[in-house]
Amino acid sequence: MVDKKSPLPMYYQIEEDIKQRIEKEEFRPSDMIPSERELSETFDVSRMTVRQALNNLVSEGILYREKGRGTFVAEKKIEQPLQGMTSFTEDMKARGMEASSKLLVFEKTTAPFDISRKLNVKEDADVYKIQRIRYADQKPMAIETNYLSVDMFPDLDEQTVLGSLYSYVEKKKKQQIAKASQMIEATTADENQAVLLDIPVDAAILYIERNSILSDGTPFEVVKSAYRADRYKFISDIYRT
Ligand code: 16G
Repeated sequence: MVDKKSPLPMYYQIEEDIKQRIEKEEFRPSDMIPSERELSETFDVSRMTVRQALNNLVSEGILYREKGRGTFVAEKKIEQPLQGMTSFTEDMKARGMEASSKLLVFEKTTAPFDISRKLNVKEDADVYKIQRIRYADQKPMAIETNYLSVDMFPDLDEQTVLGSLYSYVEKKKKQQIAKASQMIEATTADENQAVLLDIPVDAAILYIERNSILSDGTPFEVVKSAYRADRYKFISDIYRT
């Protein structure tokens, strides 16, 4: 119910009410929420007020609209801290979700120029190109394309990369992963990415490039990935020094 005497704007109270109902799982992901007309009757406010509340929830990514169908509850976004260098498998485990992968490409190829420079290998050196769709609880989250030096990891195989690459590097190869430089950029899904990630063509994507380094300073992977922007948000604490 909205409190018309409250100093809080009515649209804000409606937003909070809908958020709470999602939190309590009265409304679950992909449920259709009541229409503007129904909500305006329930809350006893104008449709304009309801529309303002819904618009705000849509721009926050909490709800989404489908033309001619209605307004639906979105899947909750994964909050990924920007500090800390974790693997996909670890990230999902920490959230109580199950990580899995589908292997699209596993090949040895001559390093593309930019990759050879970033991996610090000769221009004609062999690298693995590994492309995986990464799933959380069976739902596609990202397409990751990793490049690693064949010389450095001669025994790497398909079975291993269906599991965790970082666990292979650390546990099997006994190498210490130290740091990475990372870049995040906004793009949109092309037809291929849309199919693989189960999102509409032109949906928002977070394109991430990571260059990862071992503790002895050797670069060991270059990763180019496309993350679903409707399922991921990146968070960090920042300090004014
Ligand atoms: C993360 C990393 C990726 C790394 C992968 C290893 C990004 C944004 N994230 O997804 O670089 O290769 O973890 O995960 O690039 P794994 O150990 O589960 O294979």
